[in-house]
Amino acid sequence: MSAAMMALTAMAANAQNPFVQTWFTSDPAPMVCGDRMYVYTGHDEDNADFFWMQEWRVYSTEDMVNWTDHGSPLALESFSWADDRAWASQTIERDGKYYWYICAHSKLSGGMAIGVAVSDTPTGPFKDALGKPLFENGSWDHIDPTVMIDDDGQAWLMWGNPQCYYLKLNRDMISYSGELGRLDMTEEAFGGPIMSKREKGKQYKDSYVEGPWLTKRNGVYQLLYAAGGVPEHIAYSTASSPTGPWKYAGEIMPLSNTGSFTNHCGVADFKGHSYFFYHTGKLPKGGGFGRSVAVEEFKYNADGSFPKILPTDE
Ligand code: FUB
Repeated sequence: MSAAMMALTAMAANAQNPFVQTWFTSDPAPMVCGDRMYVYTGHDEDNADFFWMQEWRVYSTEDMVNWTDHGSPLALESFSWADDRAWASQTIERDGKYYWYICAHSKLSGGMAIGVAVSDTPTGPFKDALGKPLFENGSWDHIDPTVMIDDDGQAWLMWGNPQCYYLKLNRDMISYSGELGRLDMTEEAFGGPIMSKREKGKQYKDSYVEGPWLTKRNGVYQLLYAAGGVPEHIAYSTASSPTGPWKYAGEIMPLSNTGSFTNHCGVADFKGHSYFFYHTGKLPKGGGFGRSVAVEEFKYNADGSFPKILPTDE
């Protein structure tokens, strides 16, 4: 995209939610780098009847008001093994390189797979780091990667629907050590078991579905996720280790009339403020398969817990 076009897009995409109004965008994943906030998104197709997504997009801002559109530095065609469903992703910096973890349908295994692309800058160009998926085994569970580097330098990768999985990444960020881990999807951990394990007639507080976002605050691990079923809301659990045991901590963004039956979140602190990113179906001609990324500023409660955050059009 030319500089002139980028400036034009920046004017069109302002602080009003949805903050990208020029494309359908989904599954926002914020990353702060220097004095800019970057947001990595999916790109929902126009007039779609499913999540037939082909590429990912990047936006950035220095003031949370004026957004720059960096186009699509990563697409299905960047991965020789991927042929469909460019779903949720997250990017992280390590040792001056940017690692973009994605999921997509794999023509090798026939299931969804986790892949990783690498770049020298937050906006690309990005290249498939491995020429094959980082993890796949033919299952459709393998979607929605989230990544975190812990205080001791250990990088954790988590993902999954309806099972939440984890791997310990090596320092190179493109290989891992140990076996695939599985979080205990218990009632205590997530407010209820996964949907297929629910007892008929029993009331549960909640349940994990997909879209995990792993973070750590004041020494406490927080796992945010899309919860409840269809439609989804956002809830979270806390733990003293990424592998658990996790403890259900409540809703963050309750069910709201957003026009999208999915929700997918990411959080970041930026220039002394905290921001919660999510998606809605609120653009004209939008909906469940035509989503748009949105953001709310919020303040953590005094004990470090999340407040309730409601979607706004501001
Ligand atoms: O964007 C496709 C899928 O919809 C994501 O992988 C899920 O988290 C849901 O938002």
